[in-house]
Amino acid sequence: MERTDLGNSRPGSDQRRALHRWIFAGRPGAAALAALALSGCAPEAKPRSTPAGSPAVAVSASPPEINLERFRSRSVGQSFSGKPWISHVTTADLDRDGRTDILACDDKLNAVVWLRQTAPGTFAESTLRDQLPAPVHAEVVDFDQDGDADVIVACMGQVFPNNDKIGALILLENDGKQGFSAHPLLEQVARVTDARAGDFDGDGRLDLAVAQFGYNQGEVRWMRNLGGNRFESQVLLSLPGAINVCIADFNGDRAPDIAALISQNYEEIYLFENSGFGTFTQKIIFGSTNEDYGSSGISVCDLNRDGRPDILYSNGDGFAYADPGKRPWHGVQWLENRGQGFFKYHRIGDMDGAYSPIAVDLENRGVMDVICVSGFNDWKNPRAASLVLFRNDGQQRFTRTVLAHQPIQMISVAAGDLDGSGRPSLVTGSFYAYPPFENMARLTLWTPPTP
Ligand SMILES: [Ca+2]
Ligand SMILES: [Ca+2]
Ligand SMILES: [Ca+2]
Ligand SMILES: [Ca+2]
Repeated sequence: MERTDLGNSRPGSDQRRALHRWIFAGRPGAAALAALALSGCAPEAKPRSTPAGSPAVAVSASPPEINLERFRSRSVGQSFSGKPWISHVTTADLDRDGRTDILACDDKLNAVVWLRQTAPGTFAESTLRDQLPAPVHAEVVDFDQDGDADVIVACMGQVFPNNDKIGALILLENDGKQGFSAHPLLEQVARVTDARAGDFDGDGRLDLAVAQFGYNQGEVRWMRNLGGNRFESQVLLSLPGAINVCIADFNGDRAPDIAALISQNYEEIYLFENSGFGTFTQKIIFGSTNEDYGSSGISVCDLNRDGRPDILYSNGDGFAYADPGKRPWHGVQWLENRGQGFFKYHRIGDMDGAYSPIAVDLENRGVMDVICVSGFNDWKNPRAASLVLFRNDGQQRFTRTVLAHQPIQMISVAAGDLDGSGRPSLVTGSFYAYPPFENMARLTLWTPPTP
């Protein structure tokens, strides 16, 4: 696409701001040009960005509902000193003992850690693998299909801006007893932010979709699995700023497709529709006209439970200015899958610094609610929200409730049965790159109160 050439021709379009903009999974938005939605997705009009240094536009809003009793929170995992850098948390029963565990990417330790649930609500932390170069996403999947859970780790090499080929993709192969050997699948490439597994060519072997932020140069690729940890890479898109790839059969033809979020020179979501043989047709299904929209993450869920996978999407990146923080257009939205590759945009709600949108049926009522954490907010204000619930009335109308004001600066959240109650709990990870360095935590467990 010509867009590709344009994107690559304006590297680091604002170096000063770029210095303040960094880069991990769930990363920044910045100098996007007007990139309007195609293929039936109709985003709301967004304000143009506020020039750096200008006061933020005030928006009127009714006082938020607050419920600090919805979850009980406590730290889990090892104690920390200094400023924690947790870039990603996920839940999975890694050892398949029937209890859901927690995995986290710790960029101070350069490790993926495993918090094994040893008894209901009790966790023991161990290092799954260290000496990983800035891990920012851990995907649990039985990649070699031998009956145990492997982990695919996306590594940026360095979470702060860098255009060097320092990214890596590492497969941690489970020996069946939770001993993991590391196999580099990619090395010395533009910084890797996300990787997911799917069989794109239908040969029975799991392939990979990979997001690479890079900095001035990045890409989205897929890697055909040839067996024996050998792969053949094919570039799907050459643009910097890819922060997430998600896999689902979006167009309903039974072949897994790929959605990718781009957040550097553009703020766009791409759909790569799979022929079923590993050839892809791309189109843009969302684009913001606001060059500082602040795209921070996507996830897949069937939000309206019509059988078609939808896309949850947050914009809340706050690193684009010398004054990192909230912006009035930050929030959460979803792209409703209307079938055959068409999507319809819906705003869910405003939320300063929104990151890591997930859908979870919090009340076991067969309705998907939405949870988000805030990475960037007015943290000097003790009432700034750090964890927010958008409760779904069952018709995809959402009511916002603030669940917590601290810890602050959380950028990743995952849900699962983390207390043996059968009800969803949450786990969050915090990443402190900017002051204030107070109300800090590393990993926080949020469990529903005992009935
Ligand atoms: Ca387990
Ligand atoms: Ca395959
Ligand atoms: Ca498909
Ligand atoms: Ca749906």
